[in-house]
Amino acid sequence: MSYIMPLTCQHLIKTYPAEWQAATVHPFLSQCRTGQIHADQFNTWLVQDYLFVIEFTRMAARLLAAAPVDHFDTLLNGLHALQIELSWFRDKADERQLTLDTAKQPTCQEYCDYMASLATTPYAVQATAFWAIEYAYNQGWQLPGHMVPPYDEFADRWGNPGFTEYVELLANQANAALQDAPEDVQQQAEAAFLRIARLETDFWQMAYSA
Ligand code: HMH
Repeated sequence: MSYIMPLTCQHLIKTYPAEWQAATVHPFLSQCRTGQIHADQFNTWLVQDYLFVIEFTRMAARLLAAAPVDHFDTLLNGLHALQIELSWFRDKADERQLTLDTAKQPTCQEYCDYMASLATTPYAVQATAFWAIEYAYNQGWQLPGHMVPPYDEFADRWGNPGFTEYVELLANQANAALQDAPEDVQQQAEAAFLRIARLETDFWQMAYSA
């Protein structure tokens, strides 16, 4: 089945500007730009995000398993980038003498449980969710503008042009899947986008409140 106006990632961003703004613009990020963020806040984010990325990597593996072959290249590149990212997180935690053997905070746990729950949803829903999660960080770390050290390294990880290009490829793949998806699946993808926007907002607030 195909539809005259299938849902697209661009349409979601245009339809829900307030939700997306809350997901990507937060005092946590503007205070990384100025250097005013406190060590406790930043370190809480760092440890909790490492725990998040472990579960996000599992989501990426499930996405690959559900994907058409012509989507493999982008997703395999993404998985490789996640391997490097997890090891980078361990290095950053070592530098700051943080233990990663820490319990997930409730918001991080909720987000991880939500990603796990997407396992049984159609590929179009998983692909839209995966794009939204990556795009949230691509925008969030990029929008404030140049950050002072040591936060510039973090901004560059998700704001660099190569990552931006990767997120565009993820949007193209999600759009292709949505184009062939029945309306109830498109509705599930829209709901996933909104849930992720909310969880992203909560994740910044979790770290900021530390
Ligand atoms: C909370 N959202 C969160 N953490 C991340 N590392 C990303 C998105 C992007 O991978």
